[in-house]
Amino acid sequence: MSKQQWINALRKRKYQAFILVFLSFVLLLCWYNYDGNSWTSSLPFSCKLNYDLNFLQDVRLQRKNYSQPDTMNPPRTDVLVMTPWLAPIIWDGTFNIYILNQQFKQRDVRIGLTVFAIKKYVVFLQLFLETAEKFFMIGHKVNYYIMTDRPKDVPNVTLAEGRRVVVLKIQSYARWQDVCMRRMEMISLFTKERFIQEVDYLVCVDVDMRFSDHVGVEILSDIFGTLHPRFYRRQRQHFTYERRPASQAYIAFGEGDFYYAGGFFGGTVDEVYKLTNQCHNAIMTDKANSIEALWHDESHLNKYFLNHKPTKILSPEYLWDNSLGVPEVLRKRRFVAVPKNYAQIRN
Ligand code: UD2
Repeated sequence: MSKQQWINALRKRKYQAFILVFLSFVLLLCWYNYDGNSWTSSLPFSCKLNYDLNFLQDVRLQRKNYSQPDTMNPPRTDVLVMTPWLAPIIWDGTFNIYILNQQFKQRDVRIGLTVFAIKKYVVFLQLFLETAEKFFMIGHKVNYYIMTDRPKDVPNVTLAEGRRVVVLKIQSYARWQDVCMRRMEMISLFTKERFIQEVDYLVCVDVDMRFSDHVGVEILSDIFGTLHPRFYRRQRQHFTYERRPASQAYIAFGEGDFYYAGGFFGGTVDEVYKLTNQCHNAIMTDKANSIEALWHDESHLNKYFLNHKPTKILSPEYLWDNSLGVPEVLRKRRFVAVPKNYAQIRN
């Protein structure tokens, strides 16, 4: 190669190198974009991270004007307010709703309240909905998911802004026990089908109830259960867990943290899906083995919570029955059973 040829080849290489550097620079510019005060990636595979970081940047910390906590004295000494796995137990006096409302408002959460009204139980809907409009998640977005075999009997109740009723027609079962247990199946099916796209949290409750005091975002957590009003002060040997080893709901004597009520649980949509799907599968396995747990879905819920500890527990303020009187520790009765004639209503 002559000297001139060599110089030409070198120039060509330089030119190619320049093109390469230029293209890399353009590629880098496409990959990153300047967003406010930081460089962030905008490639599809990193969208999630990008979204999260942008979300964090958007948080505006407002000055919160509320009475500061008493850091010298615990708010309650008469009741257990924390489990050994550090899940809070929610009693009146243990939370500041002003702070919590601000936090949940900032996240713009929507809450789904699922309730079943099969056969004669539709009569409970009017009072249930009217009182929910007074006390349940006031100021937040709510979807009432009413699952019923009698859509025409769902009452028309005036709702505040941001709240709506969704009526879901489902089949009925002859035995009341099956109606109760199939709730697990229905909640898990509808979660996959629609709840996952529509709400952030699910709260699953009995319908023969009325709200009689505040029930708000203090209850929300990954997965929560409620202390059963009949057992919250009893020793574990008195808990009415399923004791037959043949059932999937079996809990041995000496085991078990609390006795949870079947009539009030919830959590994030994902966690409620896991819970209801697992309980439904356990119920179906029992059915195949010709065994039915003592307290139906409630027994399976208790088994689930033994192995998957709830991240928050609601005190019996959140599920009370006035026939049990009003003990001193119970400063509020937020969600109370409506007296019913079992034989008449279930027939
Ligand atoms: C307890 C539990 C309940 C469930 C049941 C299982 C509490 C407060 N309640 O309630 O959650 O675990 O035991 O034995 O812990 N339903 C209908 N139509 C029917 C029958 C039932 O819609 O014909 C629905 C309705 O939403 C009702 C729920 O099922 O609120 C539970 O039935 P229940 O209230 O008759 O059962 P109960 O009081 O024994």
